[in-house]
Amino acid sequence: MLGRCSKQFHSKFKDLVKYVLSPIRQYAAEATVPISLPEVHGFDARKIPTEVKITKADALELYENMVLIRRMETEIASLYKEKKVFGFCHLYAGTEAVGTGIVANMKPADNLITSYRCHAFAMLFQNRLKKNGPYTVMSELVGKADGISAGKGGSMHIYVPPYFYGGQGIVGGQVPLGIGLGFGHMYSDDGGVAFALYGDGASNQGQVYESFNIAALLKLPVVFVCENNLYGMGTAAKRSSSSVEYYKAGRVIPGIKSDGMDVITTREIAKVASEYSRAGNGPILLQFECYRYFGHSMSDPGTSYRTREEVQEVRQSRDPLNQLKATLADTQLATEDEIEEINKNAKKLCAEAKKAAEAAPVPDVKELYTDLYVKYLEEPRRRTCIG
Ligand SMILES: Cc1ncc(C[n+]2csc(CCOP(=O)(O)OP(=O)(O)O)c2C)c(N)n1
Ligand SMILES: [Mg+2]
Repeated sequence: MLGRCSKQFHSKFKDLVKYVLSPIRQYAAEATVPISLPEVHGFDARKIPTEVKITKADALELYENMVLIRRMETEIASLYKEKKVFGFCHLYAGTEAVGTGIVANMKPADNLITSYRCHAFAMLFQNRLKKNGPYTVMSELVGKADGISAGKGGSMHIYVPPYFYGGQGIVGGQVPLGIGLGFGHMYSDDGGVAFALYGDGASNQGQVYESFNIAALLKLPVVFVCENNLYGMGTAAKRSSSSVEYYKAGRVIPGIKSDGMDVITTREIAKVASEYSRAGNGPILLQFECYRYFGHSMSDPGTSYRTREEVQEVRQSRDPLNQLKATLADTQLATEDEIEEINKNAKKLCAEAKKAAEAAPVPDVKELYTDLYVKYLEEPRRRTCIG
């Protein structure tokens, strides 16, 4: 009895301390945070800071973006299970820190291209343009007129001009396109940098190496990013790659390998890399060590080539949202209430976006004849076997 009373008193006392301290905690406007130690290849490690200053506003924005991605992907998984998403669907949950950290750094002239695991990027860029990211992404996935590609692209073919060149379904195919974006920056001298992302499963392709060569030869402003989530479609990176040190694969191109689960680290590494490339030094190659929680696509349970325990272990010890939450608390940049408010708003926003996307109108049939290269198909006309 006495024990229970003392426990109750202890918890009340803790609440009181929390209440008294909460206004003070809200006043930390900036903090210095250590970043995870990277490994380098042909790059001066002294150019990478060991700690960074981050403002409360920036840290909360990073957190909000990651929560939005996680919530949106959860809603998309439901839409898929309800059989409302047409075609493939590859989710980004678990890898939020990579996309969020890179996009946070991008300047107005920069652009980015990635594989089919692209919803998060499209959403962040749509939000940057104030175009309701979660709603327009989900509308696209369920084939609605308000979708980013007017309901015609689906999960893998979404683009957000001028920043985002997709959404590419051919493994590795985005890498040569990415150096084309870099060539565009050099040609027009607009000061921009192109980010070309690919996975561990794409990293041994010939076209990726050919892209390295041309980018290095022409000193293109390109940041290559290998998202090493440890698996391809169902094969562990170690079973498909003679070396998993992907950051060294560009030989003459400098590389940095770093933790991809800590968003403050990814943001800083992407900043160092883009500044290096923007300054006229040519390409650079980043390798972010990360993890995806869902299977390769929604039709893969993701448990035949890795164990449930492994996924659980990563969720518990390295989850990017939990890591940032802990940093926010340790540095007193945010109170628990502020974090909870962000979680609540993101959950509500994405749930409402899902409902609205389901209820939205389908595209007009005329959409079948837009965005085509071939002129005569613009007239609504049914083709026959003789033309
Ligand atoms: C040229 C080509 N070959 C094969 C496929 C089928 N495929 C789709 S994803 C994938 C694995 C890619 O793995 P990775 O690059 O590690 O990306 P992740 O899915 O892990 O993000 C494969 C083989 C494809 N889409 N294109
Ligand atoms: Mg992979």
